[in-house]
Amino acid sequence: MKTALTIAGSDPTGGAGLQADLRVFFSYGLHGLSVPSSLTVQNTRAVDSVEPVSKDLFERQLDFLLRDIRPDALKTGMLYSAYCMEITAMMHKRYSLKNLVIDPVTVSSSGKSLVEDGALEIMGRLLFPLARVVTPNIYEATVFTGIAIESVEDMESAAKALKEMGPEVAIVTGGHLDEITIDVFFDGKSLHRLESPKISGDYHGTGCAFSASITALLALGHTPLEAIGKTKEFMQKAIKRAYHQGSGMGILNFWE
Ligand code: PXL
Repeated sequence: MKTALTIAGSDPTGGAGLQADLRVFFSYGLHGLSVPSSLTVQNTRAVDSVEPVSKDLFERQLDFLLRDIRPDALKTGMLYSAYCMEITAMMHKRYSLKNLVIDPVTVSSSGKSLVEDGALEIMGRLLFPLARVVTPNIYEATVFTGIAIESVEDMESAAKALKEMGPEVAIVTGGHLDEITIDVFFDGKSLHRLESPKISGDYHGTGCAFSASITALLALGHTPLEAIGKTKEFMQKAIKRAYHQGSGMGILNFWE
């Protein structure tokens, strides 16, 4: 069976974080592996607090797992600590991993910071050059490139600047133009604008699910461009079928 690994934060609601990633992997028929970088205290209304996993425990979880199983693809979500970024980069090299997708998580939908001060510079410097795909949203793309994004052309400039930071492919997600949502894909040669209808609503974990779907499709042997096309269809369905389990944000539904 093909396997995909998520290195991310735990979200007890299952709407985001490693629990959402595992739901996505399973829906593609993959075996899901998971190493938590941090545990959050949260419900569907808000993230209350974040507790990082210790450096030693994080490193031992990853090393012991990878000694035994090499995933076909892996993603990082909320890494939180600078040491989780350094250790992930070290393990990527030690075990010659492939198909790394980086979702450079910075804040929760409810506004809580999900990264330690100063750690984003380390993510950009150590992890971006190892990545097959990076998937920032507009806000995150601005944080990494310093480009204020107000148009699709700005998204394209940001995708080019992100590509310069070393990944094989940069995807900037979540641009809006009237009733259309636009994602921009850049692989160093061709730029693509991928459009889909905007569906209004307040959902949790869309960035996690988007990057997990790209990861799953890379594990299954698709190219990054094929993966983004299929992922947009996957996300449309998941949003249309989303349900409300608590009193806050909706939870995406990946089942047929
Ligand atoms: O959606 C970003 C995100 C990622 N990972 C975890 C989260 C969240 C948002 O709340 O809790 C664990």
